[in-house]
Amino acid sequence: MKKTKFLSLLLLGMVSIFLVACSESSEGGEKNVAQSEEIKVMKFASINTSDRSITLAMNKFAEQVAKETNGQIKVEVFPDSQLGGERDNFEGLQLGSLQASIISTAVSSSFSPNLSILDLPFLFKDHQTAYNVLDGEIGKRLLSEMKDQGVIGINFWENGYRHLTNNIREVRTPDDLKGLKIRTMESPIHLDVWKELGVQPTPMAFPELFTALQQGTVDGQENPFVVTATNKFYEVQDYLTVTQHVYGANIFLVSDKFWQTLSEEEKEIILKAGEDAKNYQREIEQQQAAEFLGLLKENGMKITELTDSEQQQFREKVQPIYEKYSKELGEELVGELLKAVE
Ligand code: EAX
Repeated sequence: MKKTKFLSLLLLGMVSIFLVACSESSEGGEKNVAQSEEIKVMKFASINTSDRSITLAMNKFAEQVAKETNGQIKVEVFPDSQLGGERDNFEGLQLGSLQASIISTAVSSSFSPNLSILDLPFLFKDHQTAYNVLDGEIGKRLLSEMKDQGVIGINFWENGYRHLTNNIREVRTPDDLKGLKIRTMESPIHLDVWKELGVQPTPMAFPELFTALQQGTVDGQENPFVVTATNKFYEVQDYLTVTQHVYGANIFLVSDKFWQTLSEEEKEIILKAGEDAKNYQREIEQQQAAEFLGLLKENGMKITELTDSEQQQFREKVQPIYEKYSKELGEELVGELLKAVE
């Protein structure tokens, strides 16, 4: 009897030591989980190449956020369409599978239509006028409207003035465009502009563009010098006309789902780092525009500058766009914009 009692006591003792050990190790485990959950990962995607101003500024943003949050927010930068095209990225932000992206106003306007006004042709006479409008009242209002689409518009970065390229012939007037198949962005206003210019436009996501140009699915495209150069379109395009037909802005967007997980302090850090990154990006982009125009020439593209009267022909052709969008989006909005750009 005594022996049995002793054995059962011993057994009981062993079981409790075992239980304590288990509970300690599971507490330790929980601690580790809690710690790693505190680190918020912010995947930040763009379709731009890693050497472009945009990616350089995204990297700068990532460093600043890591420093200011002591590593609690980890920004992972994905350039080069690694996470898809602009529409894919926008939808990722809405779903919360992507936390941040740099997306053109053009593509964003198919989600938030008032943004179209920023892509009106020949709207901004120079960069400073564009910055004034984008950073001012109108820009702020358009960004705040995006919240309805599940995204937080932080600010506007530069894509820049767009210029036509093609591999068929030199283009100096709208007449020279006849019969050319031109890829446009997936955006109603861009399609309208090219229809007015007398072209059958082919909307296409950016990641498909190089192959489409190479295989002759389209004859041409239009983009800022830096985009045409960093994506090596000069390998498959012979002619560039400095049309400057649209100034394109990009929007720094954050997923609202992600935004809601941030503390007030973290939001402040993101806004400040976003502002610094925007200023840095615009400055570097201006330098790169000059530098990469040189690269296009070195690679044998024929660069055509238009005379005032040649450019005037393009301006006249697209005038109906102003009436159409005034009607669609409201004369008040367009009127306010036209006043602001004067
Ligand atoms: O943002 O799709 C386009 O042509 C854009 O200008 C390009 O993706 C750079």
